[in-house]
Amino acid sequence: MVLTREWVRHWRAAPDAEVMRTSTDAKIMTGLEVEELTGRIAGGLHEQGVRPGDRVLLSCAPSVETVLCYVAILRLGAVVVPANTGYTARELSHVISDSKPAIAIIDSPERTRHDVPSHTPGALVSSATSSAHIARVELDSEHDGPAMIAYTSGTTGVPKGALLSAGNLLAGARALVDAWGWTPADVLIHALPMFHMHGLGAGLNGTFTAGASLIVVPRFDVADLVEVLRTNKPTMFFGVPTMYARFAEQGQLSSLRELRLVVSGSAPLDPVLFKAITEETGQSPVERYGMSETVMLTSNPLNGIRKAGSVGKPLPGVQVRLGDSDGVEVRGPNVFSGYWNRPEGDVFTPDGWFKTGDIGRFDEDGYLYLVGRASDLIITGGYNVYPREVEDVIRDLPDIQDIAVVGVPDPTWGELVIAFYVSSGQAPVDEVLAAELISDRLAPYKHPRRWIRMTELPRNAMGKVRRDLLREQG
Ligand code: MCA
Repeated sequence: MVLTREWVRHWRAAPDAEVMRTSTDAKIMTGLEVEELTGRIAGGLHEQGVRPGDRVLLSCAPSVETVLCYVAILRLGAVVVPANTGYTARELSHVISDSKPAIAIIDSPERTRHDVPSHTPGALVSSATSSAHIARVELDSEHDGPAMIAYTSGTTGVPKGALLSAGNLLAGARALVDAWGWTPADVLIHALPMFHMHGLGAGLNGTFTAGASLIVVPRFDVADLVEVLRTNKPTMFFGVPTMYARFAEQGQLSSLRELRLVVSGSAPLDPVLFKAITEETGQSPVERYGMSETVMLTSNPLNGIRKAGSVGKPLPGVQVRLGDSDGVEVRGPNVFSGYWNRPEGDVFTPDGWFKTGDIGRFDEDGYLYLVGRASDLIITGGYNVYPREVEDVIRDLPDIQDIAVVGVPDPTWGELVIAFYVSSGQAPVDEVLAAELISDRLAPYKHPRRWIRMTELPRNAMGKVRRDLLREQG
């Protein structure tokens, strides 16, 4: 597909250049090796019956093998369906029955209850490495077809899949390459999950589109990263605000000093943390704005003023305007065409702009500020949590009569998930037991961190819960 054509062009132009390494340096791969191995893995997938347009579930911890499988799926023209590795079997089941993957690449195959052939990335890579023949399949076709279905929870509480084409992903990556002056000499420390747009659409796609390289970090840990920063020569780091908060808590922000670019996204960056990063690293972090449906949309500038609290200006090729009630609306080659298996609904305006659901304002210099959300979305640790989905599960617990889940500000997590409940029981909710009861239905990051009992939930005249009042009490 158009996306991987571009990547392979870079790998062929510099076959000996490093494309990725593990943070422990255990594995280093050149352009030639990545091209050869991903071609073989794609051949292996084809032998298993995967065809262009088929979906392939990918739910794996970050590793070189995960990256190779991701690239192989795309080179074959199949559609990557990333899924959070923290999902319970129930949450995964929804993604599988909705997207109907031909095959699943998953760290723990026992997590799929479905009749989908499942393989670990390690097994796929080693059988591709040892296979004597290379399957003759068409790779990197010029076709601009569907490339990714990114599941994102909706206000209905049921995750829906944003369908992005190879062209959408390529436009999203090129915009970042342009805006951030990303060159083949850049080395990204990649410590993000490889199942969200931040780690995939910005981290991997950006690196390969720039012909650059990355260091694959299996799990975010400040001490490990400090070591990686010391022993390697990375130039860029992308993090969610919680990661910067962790660096700050451990007095390690200054270890990011040698980087040429420090980017924050997926959740609002507290201006106090912005200031600490600026002071400790000698450069202001670049705050930017993106969504699963759009890859990236706006960014603070590489050269020019980076304003705390602002997500910057539209990226090259992206148009941003404020619609009804200052709702942020966007248009561009990076913007998805709709949700998988679902009619468009009302997410597009009649003239074709995507309504992001965020509320914004522009300042006099054209910088965008996100000042609120049309929905009750909570962002915790950079993960999106939709209250409705959590409430639906908690409502089924014994004695729960009424429930509202809200996000309250927290210096480390951005927001914490808090449950306000009304119960018919004598004793308050046993938090340990409740966490256990919901643990087979909700991934851990969606779990309430505090439970607050109320005699009744505050409601407006229409009967709608006053979440604003609850947030103040949290
Ligand atoms: C975990 N803990 C929490 C939370 N999560 N406490 C409160 N709120 C939470 N959300 C607790 C655990 O119970 C545990 O407690 C302790 O914190 C450590 O948990 P652990 O799971 O080990 O945390 P971690 O692995 O260190 O995770 C922190 C993290 C992670 C690295 C910041 O959340 C992360 O990778 N976030 C990135 C998400 C992301 O990629 N978002 C992008 C999506 P105890 O120690 O007591 O057991 S959005 C996107 O893609 C758009 C397009 C965009 O614009 O980017």
